Amino acid sequence: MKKLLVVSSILVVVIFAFVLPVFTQTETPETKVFELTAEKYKFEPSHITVNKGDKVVLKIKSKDTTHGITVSDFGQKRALINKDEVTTVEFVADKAGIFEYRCAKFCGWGHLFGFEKLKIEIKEKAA
Ligand SMILES: [Cu+2]
Repeated sequence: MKKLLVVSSILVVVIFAFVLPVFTQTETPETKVFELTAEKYKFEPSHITVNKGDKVVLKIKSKDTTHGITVSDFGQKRALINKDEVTTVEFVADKAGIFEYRCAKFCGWGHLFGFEKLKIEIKEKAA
């Protein structure tokens, strides 16, 4: 009887310590904040990575002139990025993939031909 009690106690401890966390581990979505700068003709950093489900907050400042961004894949309208002001764009990364955005406001000839795209990489959560 005593043996049974010891074994079942160990079993309970094992279940609470190792089995339950696996089932309750839902990798809660995080809010990821990025501070970016826009300038002729790029965003810096030009590649950011988040997990699917995360809330993404982009705080973008322009170093030179007015730029813009339209995060259209996530239902965002064009946001203008004025010099020395912080423009905040928020969205939920509800699908995985690599999404690329260029400047959405004419800012010089490089705007048309040479603007380095901002890559937003959204990773599927680890299974
Ligand atoms: Cu531009």
